[in-house]
Amino acid sequence: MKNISGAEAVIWSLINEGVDILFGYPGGAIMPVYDELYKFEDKINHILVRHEQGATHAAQGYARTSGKVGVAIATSGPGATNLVTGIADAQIDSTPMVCITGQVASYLLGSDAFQETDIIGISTPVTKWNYQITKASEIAEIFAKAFYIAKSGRPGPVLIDITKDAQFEILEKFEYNKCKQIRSYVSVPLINEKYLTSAANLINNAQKPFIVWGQGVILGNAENEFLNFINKSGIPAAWTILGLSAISTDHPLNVGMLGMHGNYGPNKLTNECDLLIAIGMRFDDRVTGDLKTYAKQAKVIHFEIDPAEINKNVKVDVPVLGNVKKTLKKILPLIKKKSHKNWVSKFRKLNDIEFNKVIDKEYNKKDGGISMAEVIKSVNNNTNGESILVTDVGQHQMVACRYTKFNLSKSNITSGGLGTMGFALPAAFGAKIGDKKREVIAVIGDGGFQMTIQELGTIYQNNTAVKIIILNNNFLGMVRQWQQLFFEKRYASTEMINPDFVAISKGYFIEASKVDKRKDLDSGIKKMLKHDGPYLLEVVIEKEENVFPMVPSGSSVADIRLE
Ligand SMILES: Cc1ncc(C[n+]2csc(CCOP(=O)(O)OP(=O)(O)O)c2C)c(N)n1
Repeated sequence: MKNISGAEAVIWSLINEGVDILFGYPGGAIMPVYDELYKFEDKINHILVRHEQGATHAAQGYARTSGKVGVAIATSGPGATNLVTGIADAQIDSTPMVCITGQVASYLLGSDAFQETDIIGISTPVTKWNYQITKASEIAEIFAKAFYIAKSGRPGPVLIDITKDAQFEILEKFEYNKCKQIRSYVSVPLINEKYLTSAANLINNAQKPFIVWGQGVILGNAENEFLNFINKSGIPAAWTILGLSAISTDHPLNVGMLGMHGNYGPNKLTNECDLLIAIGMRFDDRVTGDLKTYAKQAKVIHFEIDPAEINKNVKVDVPVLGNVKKTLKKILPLIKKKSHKNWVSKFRKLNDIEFNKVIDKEYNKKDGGISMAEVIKSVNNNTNGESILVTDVGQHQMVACRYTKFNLSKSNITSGGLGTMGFALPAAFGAKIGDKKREVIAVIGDGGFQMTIQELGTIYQNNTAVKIIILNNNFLGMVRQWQQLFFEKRYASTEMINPDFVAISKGYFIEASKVDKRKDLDSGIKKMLKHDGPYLLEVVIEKEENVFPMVPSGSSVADIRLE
């Protein structure tokens, strides 16, 4: 290709990477690229969000359901800084994303020019890699590297900042070669057979082995290998919030959720197992509770792609580094077929206690205000476990993840590591574009919904058929719960006087209704699901419901409380 502008080179780089959708917002420093997007609209669809944060979360939702790299684009200065929350979210949740930002012309750099901000400096701690392009000749190589880095090994966000003069500059020659490796970056560590053998020996000799799995199983497309591994080994397995949906909720060896609001059995028995097998997870503090008392009695095997995770939080006896799809496949012939019947039933017995004390009361509630669990029950009853759940952050997130039934992988999209309120609405929109065939249901608190409420405009403009459930308790519920339990009920700035959500939705021309009585809940959910196109359902829930079980912050997982 000859005599094309840097801006056109950006478009051809994206086309070469198979990108056909961008989420973004224009402005002065990125206008040459937008001008090319106008000309190339038959090849790349640009979705205009209402705030750049929405572009990043939409790109994240898209990446998680499609398995591709999500791409967000913005202008310099405030456009770029508005991306930062989503970038940090993608970094901690290992989401493959490329962000493109415009920048002032190279000769203005450092002069405090209009809308100049050092986005490279700002984004360095929250990106897997970033780079500022000041010459059009760099574009092909840098884009190729950016996509390779974003999706290879442990995925993550990359930011490319392009000065305006580089976008205008005419390139005599443009040639695009996809990146296959980078000398200074080992994306996937080599598998060490010795550790595989040691891991298999520990697994074959353990009396009370326990698997804790995370998103690595999903990111590595290793769901089948994982299933084969647990089916053959007969080992009970529990999930982190990002690992959820990798295997079916009803699998007999799926013993539930780990961590602060996880299930009773897996939390308690973490401190009783003799072998802890961590697979594609990073021992987040919300999962481990107090590290000094976490699984001290157990040997630990860690299947992991990122060497930096080994021994980071929990001391590991056998690190099995590598792509989990390959390591699980390789270990399968080395392990014996077993069933750990008595051990598995211990999990079930403890989870039964939780059922009687917590679940039954919430899920099958009969009087008082509507519980969050009842809403999820109605969703479960009307969707066959095949829809995609997108949650925001707070009580509703914990409840939705605890109770939703899943039969398919890549079905749970949430902000796990950063806990970003405002994530769900744009992420749901992106998730639906990433997998158009499946129903996408966003469950959002009244607080978080108002953080990115303006993305209703994006949903309307694109007629994206997401179903939005607002669980309205007129509180910043999760913070209120902590105030109740740990700050003697001093509800400092957590009560919310909310707008009329139905009117707002209708103002954006999105059909909406409100349910505040139990008898109308199921028909409300049915109506929402039946509706062709986007729909918002506000459900007024019990005002001061608490999420249990709970491992109090800083406590041992074994001190999980049911009330
Ligand atoms: C951007 C951001 N600000 C603040 C918080 C702290 N925070 C965590 S949960 C929560 C309350 C969320 O309230 P709501 O969205 O109504 O959901 P609920 O807990 O009631 O289900 C807050 C304020 C956060 N996670 N993210």
